[in-house]
Amino acid sequence: MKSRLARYAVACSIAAALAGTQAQAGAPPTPHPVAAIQDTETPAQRDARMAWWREARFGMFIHWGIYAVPAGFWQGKPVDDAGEWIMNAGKIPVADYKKFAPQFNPTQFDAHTWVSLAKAAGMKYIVITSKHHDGFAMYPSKANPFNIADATPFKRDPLRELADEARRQGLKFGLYYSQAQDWTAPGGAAMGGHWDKAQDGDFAHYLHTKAIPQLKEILATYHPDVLWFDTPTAAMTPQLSSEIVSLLNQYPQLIWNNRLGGGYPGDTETPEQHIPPQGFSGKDWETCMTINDTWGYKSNDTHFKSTKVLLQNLVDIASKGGNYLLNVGPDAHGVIPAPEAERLQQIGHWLDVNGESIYGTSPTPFADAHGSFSSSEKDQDGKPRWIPVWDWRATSKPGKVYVHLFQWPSKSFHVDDADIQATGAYLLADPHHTPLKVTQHGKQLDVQLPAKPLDSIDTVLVIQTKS
Ligand code: FHN
Repeated sequence: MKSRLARYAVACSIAAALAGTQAQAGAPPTPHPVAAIQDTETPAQRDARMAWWREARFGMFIHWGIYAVPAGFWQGKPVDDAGEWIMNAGKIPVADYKKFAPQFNPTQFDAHTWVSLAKAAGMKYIVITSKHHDGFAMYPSKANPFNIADATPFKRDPLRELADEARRQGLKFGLYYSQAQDWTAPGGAAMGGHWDKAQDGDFAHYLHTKAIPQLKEILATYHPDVLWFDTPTAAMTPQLSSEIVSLLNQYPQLIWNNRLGGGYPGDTETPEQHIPPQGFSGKDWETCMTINDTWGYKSNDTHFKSTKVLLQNLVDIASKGGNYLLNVGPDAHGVIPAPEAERLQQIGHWLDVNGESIYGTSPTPFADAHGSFSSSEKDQDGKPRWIPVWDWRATSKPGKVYVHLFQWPSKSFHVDDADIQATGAYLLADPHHTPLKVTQHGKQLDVQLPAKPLDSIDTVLVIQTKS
């Protein structure tokens, strides 16, 4: 099972690389050759910089590149890994992989359609791949000719079009950049090692002649609100990473994640494909996740999560104080697959009514665990796997607790350890906000409910509280 192994390798290497970036309790912090903005700003400055991101809660990740051309198939056979990993998993020689570029002509790409979909889904920001591990730049790069303007018949700049359209529609715009792995540039890192002599070279030379110049380009050209690094690998030493940090420091409002490397924690924790049982208390965090089983488009991956699962994930994450960066993988024509778009639209319909219970909320005020650790199954870090129970979750704002009821209780919503003082209750989707009967004895709280839920996935019960 190549795909499992590949993903396991990725998870392990990320965990190893991140281990150095997340200050261990009691351990001295990693000395940084260059201090990052994060090290020097006051808590108030940080709060101001992170404010829009914390309010947002829901973003669109887009993995789009020339890997959409093979779409999961190499030499007529399916390659059992994520679509954007096809070059590595299929051990495709550099010269052969580069031949996908002249076949990439996504004439149906329409920034307005994509951004409108993100907006209709209730997403507040977009993060798109400017260069993934294959080394192909999705914008006209002067620093390296393996890019959309020089190597494809598609003479447009999708990042420019998306950045402009996102801002026109009021969304923030972020860029993903694979700084360490680059499978087509000599010296670029490759998880599992190089498989083609054309990949061999000096990593620092690659970083100085391609990655850093391209990072300069994308920062200066698109002024992204977020820079999303990935798979740092051990090659990203503190010294090399600090050269990138010096650049990032020139953009004091920029938000960047914890995957740069070199001991830099960045701004956000980035659990991938899972929701941490307790979130990351006191930290900004964002779960990134695929809708099916691939980030980049694969024509044979139809394993789409249901709207119910995706929506419950969004709520679960919000109840723990995190953001949900949900991925779409557009095809080689420039179209976001219909099953992905449908699910996003359905989530958006729910958010149209219930968005107040997600955006800008704080975590649950209740102590309920909503799950347990498995005694037999392990997670990607080898720790007991968290098995969630999908009964209900809660989010909060001053004066209100939002109880998300995934399973409709027969008569009333009841908790034994409510550290709140309830003053009233109603259902958020009820246009009249008809008052519901609330009974509270100490920490025991009971809210009487109507016989049927108002939403088949998540009916939100609002409990008004003394702030
Ligand atoms: O290897 C990549 C993968 O292709 C994808 O980009 C994800 C998104 O978080 N990040 C890496 C694996 O951690």
